[in-house]
Amino acid sequence: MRRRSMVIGVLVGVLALVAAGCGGGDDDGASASATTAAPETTAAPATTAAGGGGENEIQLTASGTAWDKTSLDMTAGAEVRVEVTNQDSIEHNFTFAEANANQDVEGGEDATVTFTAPAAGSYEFFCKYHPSAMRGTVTVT
Ligand SMILES: [Cu+2]
Repeated sequence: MRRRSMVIGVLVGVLALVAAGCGGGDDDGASASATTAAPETTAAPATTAAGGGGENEIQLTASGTAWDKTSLDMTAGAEVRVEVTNQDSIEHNFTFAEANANQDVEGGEDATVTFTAPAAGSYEFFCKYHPSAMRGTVTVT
């Protein structure tokens, strides 16, 4: 007797790929996000810097070889008008070198000097005849 053992290994791999229809998360009821376009406020450029905007007028009095004020304020680039009153009998003077202002004022008289304020900063004004006694600060902003 012949025994023929035929081992036929048949491996049938059956990979059943069951594509499970996992159709989850159907956004049928998607909340339509209303894109309300907010109208942005268009800021009008109101910075129309017309040269020499404001005019600064300063009253300055000399009395007893002294100024009645020792600090002057003005805006950079502004047209400044300084009215100097001399209540003394001697001559005085208003000098603001950085603004090219140099104005004599006879005793007992008035004088006016106009100039353009320089760039922002701290300066000095004085009477050129009495610079130690008659001086002050000019603050330009
Ligand atoms: Cu003086």
